[in-house]
Amino acid sequence: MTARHGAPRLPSDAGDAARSDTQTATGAERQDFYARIGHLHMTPLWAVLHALVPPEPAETCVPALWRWADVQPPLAESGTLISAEEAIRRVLILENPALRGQSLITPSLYAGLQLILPGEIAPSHRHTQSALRFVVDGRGAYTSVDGERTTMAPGDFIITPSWTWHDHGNDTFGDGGEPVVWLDGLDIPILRMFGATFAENAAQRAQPVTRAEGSSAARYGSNMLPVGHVARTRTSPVFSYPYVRAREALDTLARHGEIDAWTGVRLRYVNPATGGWAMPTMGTALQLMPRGFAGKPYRSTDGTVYSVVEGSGRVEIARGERREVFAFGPKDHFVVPPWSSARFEIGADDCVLFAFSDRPVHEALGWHREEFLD
Ligand code: 1HN
Repeated sequence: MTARHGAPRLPSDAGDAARSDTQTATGAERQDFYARIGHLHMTPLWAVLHALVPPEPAETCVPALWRWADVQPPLAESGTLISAEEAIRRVLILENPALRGQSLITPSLYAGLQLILPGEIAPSHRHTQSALRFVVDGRGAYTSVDGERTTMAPGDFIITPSWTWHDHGNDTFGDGGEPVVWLDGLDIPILRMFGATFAENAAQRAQPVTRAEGSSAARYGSNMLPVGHVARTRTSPVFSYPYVRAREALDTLARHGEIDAWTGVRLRYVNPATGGWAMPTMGTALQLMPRGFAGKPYRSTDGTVYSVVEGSGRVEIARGERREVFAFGPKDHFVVPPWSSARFEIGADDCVLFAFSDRPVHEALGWHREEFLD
């Protein structure tokens, strides 16, 4: 038996003879060794070390754009093919072109566009994944969370916290009834990675309403909290953030010229009980860039999904030699991969973007990085 196959020795123990012996191992000998340890479910680190610990994040997905003009017709068509009831959730998933078949928009995030028609109910269930809704088109649908309904209007950001009962409906009939489409964002891949995925269907299609609409907003969303309130979870108790209020805040700041050269005016949605992000795994923000804005490139480790609310423009998404430019307008969606830079040029109207990413996880674990480039 050669020294190579003998008892393990520390590098400092290894004599010259052993070292040169190791260095002269042939490729065939190594392959033979890998095959033998393979039977023991072991593999040599040195063959994969560079891939495991690259100097910068490996590219795991690509930039992609979903234009409303392309997406709206098949969404409407899906409404003729299956009911919300039968589908449970009638959603067309936004799949990253580099991750087809995996229901992922980035390696850590799921996104989809959900349609609900007047008179429909998407039945009540709960799961450990957290979900966010961002209303894209139509008004009058509602979502019920934990016994309280909230009515949806375009641009509203609504939270379904982990393990809360939720169902959606649209009980506006007649002339007032509109198909409603919203963006769903879920932390599905994160929970899958940690083996923490659980789900349950409710006995009733629609959960009983136990609190008046608006009571969460009054209790938690008025810059006040019930005296003695103790946060039981890291998810915001405000579960609906209406567009009108967020939009007005951005507008006031923009009119006073507080425009960041990279991001315009960007505010994050907050959990008023903790000051942290509104959701523990997904960070959400609303961003206004004024008409004619020509931004500088920004990049961060959190891959980010954007929903265009108002205005139009171009975004250049770059990573190394790869560079892509998307022209976007209202109700379009696009994704900026982790550590790709994004640079915006805005058209003739002020532009408002909703964005979500897994940034709270990066921050909580101490590895978030961002760069404001020139
Ligand atoms: C879900 O429960 C909803 O409640 C939407 O609207 C999308 C995607 C995967 C798993 C559960 C919803 C979902 C989902």
